[in-house]
Amino acid sequence: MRVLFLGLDNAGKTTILKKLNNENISDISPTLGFNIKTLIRDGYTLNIWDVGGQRTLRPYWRNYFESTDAVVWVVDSSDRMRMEDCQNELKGLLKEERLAGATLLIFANKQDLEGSMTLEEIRDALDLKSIVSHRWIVHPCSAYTGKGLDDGMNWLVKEVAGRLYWNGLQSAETTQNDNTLHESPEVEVITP
Ligand SMILES: Nc1nc2c(ncn2[C@@H]2O[C@H](COP(=O)(O)OP(=O)(O)O)[C@@H](O)[C@H]2O)c(=O)[nH]1
Ligand SMILES: [Mg+2]
Repeated sequence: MRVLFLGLDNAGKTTILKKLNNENISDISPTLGFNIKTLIRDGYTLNIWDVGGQRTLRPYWRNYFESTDAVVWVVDSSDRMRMEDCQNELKGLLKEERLAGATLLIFANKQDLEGSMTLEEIRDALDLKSIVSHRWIVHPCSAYTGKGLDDGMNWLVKEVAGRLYWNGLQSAETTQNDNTLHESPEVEVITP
């Protein structure tokens, strides 16, 4: 599975990935290019691209879109000042044609910080309810404590695995019997 970690700079993308990989999270510097990490979850290999989110680096995000199965959008829940910026970047991202089939996990990170926005506040501030183009979920978490990370990632892997499974079935059947499958109602249901 090819997974893209995106979000504004300082959201905690790199810290989350290190935590998921049981690495030391005490010494992390801003990501200027990108990191690649491979995680194994539920028997699937996740190739994760962690791309720098500074304003000057955002135009380069598009270089990573091809063949992406899932986007993990990481939000700094304590950064109230930049929620609008965050919403605009996310909405722009979801318009990208090459990400049309990708599953979206939004991590409301830094929940350990006092005064951080709640799940409901994040949902409103980012206008998540308006997202109908993608399968999505918003999940509270803390990269520091690790709380919520596994739940979010498990949902993501299940979602993507389900889609890959049905697509695999579809292409296998297509090779056997090309004409009938396109009319099949199952195919209608799984096409996003
Ligand atoms: N309190 C708190 N700080 C966090 C958390 N996750 C990341 N940070 C801090 O936020 C800053 C940015 O983290 P980083 O992983 O570099 O963000 P990135 O730019 O999205 O990759 C660092 O100082 C981290 O230590 C979290 O869950 N809680
Ligand atoms: Mg980083």
